Amino acid sequence: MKVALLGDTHGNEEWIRHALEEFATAGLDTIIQVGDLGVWPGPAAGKMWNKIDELLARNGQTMYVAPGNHEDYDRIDRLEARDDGWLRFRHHILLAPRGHRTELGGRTLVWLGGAASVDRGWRRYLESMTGQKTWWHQEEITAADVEAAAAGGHADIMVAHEAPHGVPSIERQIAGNPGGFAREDLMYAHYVRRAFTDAFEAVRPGLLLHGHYHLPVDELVEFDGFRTRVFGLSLDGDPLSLGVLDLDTLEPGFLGGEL
Ligand SMILES: [Mn+2]
Repeated sequence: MKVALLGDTHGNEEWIRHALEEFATAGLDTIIQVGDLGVWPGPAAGKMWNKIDELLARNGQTMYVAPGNHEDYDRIDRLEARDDGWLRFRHHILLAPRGHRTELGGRTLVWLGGAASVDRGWRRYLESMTGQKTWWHQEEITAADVEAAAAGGHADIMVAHEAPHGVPSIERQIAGNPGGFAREDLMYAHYVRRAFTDAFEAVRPGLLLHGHYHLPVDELVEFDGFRTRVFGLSLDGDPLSLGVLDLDTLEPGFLGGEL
């Protein structure tokens, strides 16, 4: 069984439509999305997601999401859970609560969304000046989230927005501090990534799917006592944000080109 992989979409309607059509052409009806989906406040975003839901229905597709940091968590917190635990954002767009466990194509999966916004200070300032909320504290991965994700132990696949400490290409990007972010926000991000890493080390997945860094990654990384294929997807607008995963072989790849 093959499933589609989709990186951060940030509510980019044109790109999401493009991605869904690419997946349909490739015969993929199950889509794993790694957060920063674009769950945003306001009626315009709501209408946009209704239209995307219609397209998913037409294509016979369902999108499963590990929410990111740029999401309206007040809205997510109000969603009702289905009997199987999925939070129904739309009929064909399901969001995973932190630590959610599922099975797909004979594989076990654990879902852990959330990540730190490294520009948190700027977003809070913006809100204080304009009243427009663009940062939600629920983005943080809490001790309770770590416990929930760790509780079931090992899973074949971990679907997340974050990635753990110790992935060489991501460490290089962070060390460069390309955004010139505030030291306290960098420390906050470091701490949240540490929490994610604790959960990751408890799950010891063979494959990690993530977004957040907007950096395509495909690395086999040696951690303390286990190895994980770390597969990161780029963001909307970049063909390297579209991927495919063969669940029989656990082999991920980019749909839109080579790394
Ligand atoms: Mn993002």
